[in-house]
Amino acid sequence: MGILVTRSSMPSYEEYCEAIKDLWDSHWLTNMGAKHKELQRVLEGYLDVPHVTLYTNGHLALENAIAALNLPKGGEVITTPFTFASTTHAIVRNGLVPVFCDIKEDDYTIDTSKIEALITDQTVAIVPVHVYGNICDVEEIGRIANKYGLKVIYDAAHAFAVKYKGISSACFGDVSMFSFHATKVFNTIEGGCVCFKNDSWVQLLNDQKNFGIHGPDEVAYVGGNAKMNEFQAAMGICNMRHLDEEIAKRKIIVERYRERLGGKEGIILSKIQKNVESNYAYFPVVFDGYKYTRNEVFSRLAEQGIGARKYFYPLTNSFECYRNYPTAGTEKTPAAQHMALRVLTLPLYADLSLEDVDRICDVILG
Ligand code: T4K
Repeated sequence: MGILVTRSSMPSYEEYCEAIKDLWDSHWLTNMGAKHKELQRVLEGYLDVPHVTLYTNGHLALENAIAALNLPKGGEVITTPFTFASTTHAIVRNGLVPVFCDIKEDDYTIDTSKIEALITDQTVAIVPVHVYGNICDVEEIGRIANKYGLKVIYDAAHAFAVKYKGISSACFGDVSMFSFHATKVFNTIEGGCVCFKNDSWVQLLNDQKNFGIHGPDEVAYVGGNAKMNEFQAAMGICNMRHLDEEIAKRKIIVERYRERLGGKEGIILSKIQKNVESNYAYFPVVFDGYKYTRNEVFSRLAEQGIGARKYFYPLTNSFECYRNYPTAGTEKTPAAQHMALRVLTLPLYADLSLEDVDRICDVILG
């Protein structure tokens, strides 16, 4: 088998079996069972945040987080198109209108110098993305949000375990969402969570992910079903034990990539952000004026059985489903479009060997 863009981290078979063994005694498989509660406690400690609510996947975590803020329907939400489909869909599925802001070319996060020009009297929130695990300019976003009375919901799907100035990425804005999908630095097979400080949201978010059921005799909200089950939670409990080691291994791989590809004309690597402890989630490379185009590098790698990915091309503001939105159109976000046409995300996972990294770099440089 070739090399894919990533490969799920897994505990040993024995470790996972041990973790799920007691489910055959309890027969308690879902609906906020013991493992769900345990993982939640572990994550609140690890992420250093007062409240964590677990979900069956990251997308539903984000959708529910936005829903919990009860923003007026038709309100405008400033976000970026350089992201996975989920971010924009979560806004739109809440009856809100995405307004696309451009990104910075050095770390691909929202360009905060362009946010204020997009604010209208319809603007209700900002949904920035810590894309590839790069932290947005959280200070400036906080300042703008305070000035205009906007809510901030971070799509932190890529930023689990990242810290900025020693502060956990879970602590910025009103709410942050992490994805625990199989392809992420930390996974629960599928899964995700929402992190927040506001005590009054605990009950709301828990009810909302369980059909709005508030108690045995009361359904308080029009909720859905987005609960994480016990097998997912058990995977998370096991994977958390190995997380620091996994990140350390990723760091070595990223350093090798940087050593091999850094300083080459036409190859641009993501800026190393100051004051950020990275999780080494992705390794994006921009080919701009290089001897091969991004698509040529992609094909050369594919010919050798190496599966790089064009995350995040196409931009979400070019999706067919948003074609009729007046806010759509890649011409409104030229930096994001420039990047989307030139970026390639190289294979990265804890057990990728340095020999394979060298082989990938040889194909790119050859
Ligand atoms: N916001 C952002 C910014 C996101 O990036 C995402 C998800 C979300 C929100 C939503 O979170 P979730 O609801 O997904 O929790 C993948 C992931 O499915 C998705 O989670 C992720 N972002 C997105 C960036 O990438 P695909 O369609 O590229 O995945 P796929 O199936 O092609 O897998 C990529 C590679 O991963 C494979 O080549 C091999 C490896 N892999 C895959 C699976 C499914 C494994 O090793 N094990 C596996 O089980 O979307």
